[in-house]
Amino acid sequence: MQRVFSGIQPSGVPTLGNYLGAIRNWVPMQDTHDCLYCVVDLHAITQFQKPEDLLRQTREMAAALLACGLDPEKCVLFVQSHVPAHAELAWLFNCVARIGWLNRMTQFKDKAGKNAENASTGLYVYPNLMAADILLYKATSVPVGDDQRQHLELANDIAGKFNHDYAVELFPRIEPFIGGVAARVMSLRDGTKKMSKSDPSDQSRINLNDPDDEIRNKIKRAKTDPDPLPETPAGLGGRPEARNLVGILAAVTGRSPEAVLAEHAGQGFGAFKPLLADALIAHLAPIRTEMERLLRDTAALDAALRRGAEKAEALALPTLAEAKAAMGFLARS
Ligand code: AQP
Repeated sequence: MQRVFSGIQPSGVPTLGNYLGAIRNWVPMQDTHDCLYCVVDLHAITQFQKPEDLLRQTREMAAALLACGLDPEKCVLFVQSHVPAHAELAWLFNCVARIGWLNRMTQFKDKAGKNAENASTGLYVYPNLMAADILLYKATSVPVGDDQRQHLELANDIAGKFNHDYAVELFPRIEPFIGGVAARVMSLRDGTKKMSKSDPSDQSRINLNDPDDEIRNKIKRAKTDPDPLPETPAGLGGRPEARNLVGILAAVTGRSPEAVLAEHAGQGFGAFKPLLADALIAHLAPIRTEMERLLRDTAALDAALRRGAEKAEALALPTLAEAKAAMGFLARS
């Protein structure tokens, strides 16, 4: 069975974007692949997190993943910092990756913005940690969006250089996993920007723990245009907000945008938005209720994460030991 690694940052409450673009596709993969799913808290701190927020968000993220259908009996679900081998292999990779390679990463430029001098060094070497996350488990398949493809290529460059420099065949080649339809969900305030859990505006996103009225209000206030819905997706050109709302309804009702438009063509947003809110609530309310139940018993949640970390560590430590031996580190006797 192919081994899959995927991570999600506890940098906020997971959004509808994280759900439709990633988490939802992780669930069926548990039956067909050997899956490791990781709450990547070490990645989250590359941008400042208040300690109390990081702590709460880490549990919320784990609860959300379970509530969405990840099953610790079928996959390994764990928190990155619980397996220190991630940070250790990342350090080894810091010494393998070249500065020129990291300088080409467009996500660093996007996230650091104009004031790159003031970004953390962690944000700069983030792709080396991501390479370590995957290669520690010799995972060969990684579900990624387009924005992460460059990081996967870098992970392959690191694996290749490590194998070459130390004359080993330790790290495999990683392939991007193209699974089900990964919907790209855009901000409710600006249809050209992706929906993000760390967007300063809470109105820009649907959080998986938003109460029903909050979902209704956010959809009601979502930016749109005055035109009615067209008959086909071609008519959504130049209307990013309209395209986004149609895409969301299609994704949560398991239909194509064509099918949604066939039913709603000619409708204005005054009529469309309440229907969209109803569909979202029907889909998300059971997830929220299950998240709330899991978060009421943090001892059970923490215990499930501990078991996940134990399983992950049992897989990770032999790889780390092999990497260190290949590099010539004296093993502790
Ligand atoms: N808007 C989105 N539409 C579709 N997929 C999305 N993903 C994120 N936003 C959308 C997918 O969610 C997975 C986990 O992402 P992450 O937590 O590692 O970081 P991210 O991609 O940077 O997600 P956010 O929500 O935008 O987080 P912040 O605000 O902290 O940067 C990935 O598979 C991603 O493609």
